[in-house]
Amino acid sequence: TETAGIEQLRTRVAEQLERARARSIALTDAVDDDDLVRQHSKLMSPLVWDLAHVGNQEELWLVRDVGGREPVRCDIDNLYDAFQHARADRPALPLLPPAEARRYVREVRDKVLDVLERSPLEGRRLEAGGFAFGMIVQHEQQHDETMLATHQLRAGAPVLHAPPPPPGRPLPAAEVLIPAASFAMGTSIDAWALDNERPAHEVFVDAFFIDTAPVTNAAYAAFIEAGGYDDPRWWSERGWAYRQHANLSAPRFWLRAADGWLRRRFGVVEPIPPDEPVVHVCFHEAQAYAAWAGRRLPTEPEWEKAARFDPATGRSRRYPWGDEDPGPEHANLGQRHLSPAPVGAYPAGASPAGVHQLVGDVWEWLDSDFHGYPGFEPFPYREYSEAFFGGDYKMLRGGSFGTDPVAGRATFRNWDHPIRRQIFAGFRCARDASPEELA
Ligand code: AVJ
Ligand code: FE
Repeated sequence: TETAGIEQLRTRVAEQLERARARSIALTDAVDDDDLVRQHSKLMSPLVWDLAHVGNQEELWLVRDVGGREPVRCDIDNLYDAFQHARADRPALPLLPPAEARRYVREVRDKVLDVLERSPLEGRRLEAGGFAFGMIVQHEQQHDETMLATHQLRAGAPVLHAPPPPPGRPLPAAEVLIPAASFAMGTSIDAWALDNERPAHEVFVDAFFIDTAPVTNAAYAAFIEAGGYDDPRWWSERGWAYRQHANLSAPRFWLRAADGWLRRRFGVVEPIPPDEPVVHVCFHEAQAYAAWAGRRLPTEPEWEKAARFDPATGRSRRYPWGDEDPGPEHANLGQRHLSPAPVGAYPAGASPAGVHQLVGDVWEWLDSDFHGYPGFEPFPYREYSEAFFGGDYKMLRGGSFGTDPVAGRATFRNWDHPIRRQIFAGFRCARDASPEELA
């Protein structure tokens, strides 16, 4: 019955809220109070800012808007408004100290669970299908991934632990052809899809080849050894200028050793696994590698078609493997492991065309800018997406090992500045199909 459906949704929302919170608490309880208020990198907020910001967004949307309740604290909205203060400036703000921040998020959450009990989860667009709750869950999980990146930047002994990823396996092909056809990009029916994923619209994508796996550490090391960082031929003009300015010579967190490369990963210095997707490269490095390899980065429609289009039915799937939610056999998501998994580790997660690891492991840089789809409507606020359209951003797709499954659907869109390297981003290559190859 309909009521049973709503009750099921209510239970699911409560579980997702709880999962997100358990992760935020684990990421902030892992370090002491000094560490929580400190800035580990100019690129990041202090962890205690992320924690209270998550609570403040939850208060704004769920306590005040959906619940119509009195503010829990109206004096701190400005402190936790990301548009008011750049990350670099946040440590100097009169932030809630750790104990107060923890109390604040708990108080907000208690009210939210009460609001959830009373919300019809239908009718009003903000509440329909639990959208506002889903948006807040995804918001917290995205900040948790940001906090994970802060942990990676943090100096000192390891404080996070997880089992290693499953082993890799050889793939039958290095690349596959995605034949020319239009497909449905984006979604109009996914209840928790954010404004920038909407609406579904037909896009024609010409035939192209895409790699069956992301570029590995071994392949990337070959680019370095071949002098790729010293040859402007492979770099865009902007990319080369940035490479010179920032003195780039390897992915972030790689360390040159006497007999090869090491990396620092969440406080552990270790040999670099050759078959894992490369991570912590910026868009310019990804583009230079692709040029050196005689290839290019995929565009955003190409990536989404490779990830969703089912040629047997002509339908776009929710995930590469189908519509079933991600399990541990499908993809390396949810901070289950603290690194990407080697190529071939998720055969059950492959797309119909045989493209592997599109979801999970590493965000994939794409050669596309951030714009709204035709018919885009900002919802519920301009600052989630629209404020970034046309800015200096490149698209990222597919999520990383640090992305929660709740943001793992193949329509989910991420973006960042093309110079960013602290995020868990890698890439895969593509190329045009020649007329002879299509004959
Ligand atoms: C979509 C990951 C670029 O972290 O800036 C968090 C998500 N929006 N709070 C970001 C977001 C508001 C956003 N990204
Ligand atoms: Fe935020």
